[in-house]
Amino acid sequence: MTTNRPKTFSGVKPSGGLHLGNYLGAIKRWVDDQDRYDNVFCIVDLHAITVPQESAALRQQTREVAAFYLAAGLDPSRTTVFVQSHVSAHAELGWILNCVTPMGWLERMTQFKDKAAKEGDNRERISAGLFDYPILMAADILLYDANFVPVGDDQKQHVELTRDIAERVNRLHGGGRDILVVPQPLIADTGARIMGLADPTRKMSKSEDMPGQAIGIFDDPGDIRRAIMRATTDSDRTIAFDPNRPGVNNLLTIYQVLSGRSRDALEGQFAGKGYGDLKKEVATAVLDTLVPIQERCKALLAGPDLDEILRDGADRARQVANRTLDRVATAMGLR
Ligand code: ATP
Ligand code: LTN
Repeated sequence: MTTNRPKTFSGVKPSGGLHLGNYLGAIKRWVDDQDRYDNVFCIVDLHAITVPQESAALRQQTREVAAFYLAAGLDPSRTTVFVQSHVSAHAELGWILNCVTPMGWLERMTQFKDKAAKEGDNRERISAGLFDYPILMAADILLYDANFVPVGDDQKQHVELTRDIAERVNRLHGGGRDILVVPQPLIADTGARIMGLADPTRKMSKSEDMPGQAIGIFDDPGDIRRAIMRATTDSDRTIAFDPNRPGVNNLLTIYQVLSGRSRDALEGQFAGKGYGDLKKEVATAVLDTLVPIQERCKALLAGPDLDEILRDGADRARQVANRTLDRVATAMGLR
């Protein structure tokens, strides 16, 4: 289904459980903007295996992320939803782009530096795939001629690298024509970096093991409420958006994205109230959103439709992706 709308592409890794940051920073925005773009959204399992995954867990998490996309509101009759490894063009274009991209560009990527630093001196635990990760991400985006890539703030550098790679391919192999579309990151003004609840100076993350830090999308509602009620705040008494008070700022940000109300309206609503009132409202807003999604997810995971939707999505994605792959391969003398 092709329209004149601009194209978007994005994806989430099926590694560990999804968390509220993934929803507010990425998936909710895909759903909210679904009618403005031609959309392709992927479950990026080949990215997940850049760190060790247990096979049964990977299979289960891949289906859970897919179910979550649909339960959150992506409509497969308008939006292509598929699993990355089902479309082999991702790995093929990834290889080609490997051969076009200078090592130095990858060495600058902060996500790799952070993840590698976590392994300390144990270089055996850092796969070549983890280093190469941004190239596969560039292949994902470029295969679908995406104009926009809606992501959280932490992925901006990877989308910028994708732009550089596309421009380099066009320059070196385009023969005066653009063979790849140069995409732009689409990063929300609010909610692009949801922080942890226990330590609000660090981003909410899947690979986070500190208790109470992340709200898992599939967590029990009682646990979610407790984690929010225990969120770290400060000793100030006013409730205001203030980057120097990361705990309160984060709770207000979560509430702002979920309620769609302005900062002024929220500060007015909580004038003279305490942190307990704010936390109760945030917990209610989070649960009002997540619980119905959790129920729809359960139904999708138990029924036959999900696998059918993913098969159909991969068929549609494959057609587009193979055309782009052919275009690049031909330009490089591989056809
Ligand atoms: P990890 O921390 O293990 O790398 P992750 O939590 O960042 O994983 P991804 O699959 O890498 O999860 O991210 C999926 C999408 O969610 C991306 O667009 C990413 O930018 C966004 N995202 C991740 N964490 C947050 C967050 N704390 N706030 C807002 N958006 C986020
Ligand atoms: N690297 C991203 C996941 C990802 C992605 C993509 C996002 C893989 N391919 C293409 C947008 C477009 C992450 O870690 N969140």
